[in-house]
Amino acid sequence: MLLDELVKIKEDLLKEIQSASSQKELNDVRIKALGKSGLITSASKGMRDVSPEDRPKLGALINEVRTAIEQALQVKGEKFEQEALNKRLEEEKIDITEPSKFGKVGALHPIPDVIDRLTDICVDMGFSVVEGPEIETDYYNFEAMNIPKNHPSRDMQDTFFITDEILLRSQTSAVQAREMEKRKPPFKIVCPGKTYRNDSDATHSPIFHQLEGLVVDENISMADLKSMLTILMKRLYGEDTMIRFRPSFFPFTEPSIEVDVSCPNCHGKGCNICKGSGMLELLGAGVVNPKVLEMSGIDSKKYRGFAFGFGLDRTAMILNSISNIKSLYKNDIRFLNQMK
Ligand code: FA5
Repeated sequence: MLLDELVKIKEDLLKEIQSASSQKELNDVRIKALGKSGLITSASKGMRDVSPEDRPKLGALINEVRTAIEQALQVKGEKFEQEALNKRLEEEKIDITEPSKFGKVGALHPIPDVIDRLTDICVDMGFSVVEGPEIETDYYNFEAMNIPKNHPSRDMQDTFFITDEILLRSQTSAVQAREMEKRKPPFKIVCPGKTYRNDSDATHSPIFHQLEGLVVDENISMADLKSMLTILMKRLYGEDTMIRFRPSFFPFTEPSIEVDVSCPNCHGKGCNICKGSGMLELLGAGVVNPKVLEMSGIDSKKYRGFAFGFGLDRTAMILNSISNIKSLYKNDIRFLNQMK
């Protein structure tokens, strides 16, 4: 092959590369030049027919042509790739000002949220979580809790009776006797759940939630109850929460206390949530009355117990600054959205 011919092939191929308007056309040129029977490949094979003295010159030229064509193909190929990428970026451009197409994200209702928070803290402190029936017998709800029939303290819990002996439990304390009958001390249990009373105003609902805690062991005292409740309250409402213990009365605990916490909204100064007092009543508690232990078959000379009962609706209201308990039961999506 004449050297001039090879130079012409090179110029023609470069022109074709230059004028290729797509990857496909560029590929065709690549095959035409460098394919198995392409022009440059054939020129290399033709070296055999050239005289030995012309071979080095022709070989050098073939190499030069091959390099020039390969470079031109690469440059043009990269140009096509860049153009394709630009086109894709343009087409897939994201308008970040467009409204989101994602579905709405939900959140836990304040009541299950508070149940989770409290039980998590109690489990950390070594409590087991138990459940009890919402439809309960008079025995477990009242009598085993040292509240005999016709006892005046029954009036404090305006109860929904189904028959003379069956009722909707008015307190989660009903699980205390059930668990004491089943378990051998020492044990620590908490029971969150629904409770029912014929009560209705801004802070009372006919259906509400309590969380009962019960610890039975040797050598435990009121001091253990107070320190446990202090830790619990601080973990729930924050380290700077003030706690107040007031003497109270429950037939199943002796001594009995009620526990108030500083209002998380005003931190004790007084606001509309705490009705100006700076403190909010949260739960009842006390050292389990030995009579209650004995009725459930626990030796009250050896063992003592303490118990506490949180009102969970009140707890959720305080945590979320909710002023009317009814809001927790209306399922109004506008209210629930604010709780996220
Ligand atoms: C009791 O129910 C006792 N069983 C608590 C207890 C347990 C004391 C263990 C000692 C040892 P009380 O009736 O005060 O106590 O109710 C406890 C909490 O339940 C109240 O502080 C209040 O937050 C909540 N509560 C009571 N009635 C209602 C109601 N109708 N609606 C919403 N919350 C209520």
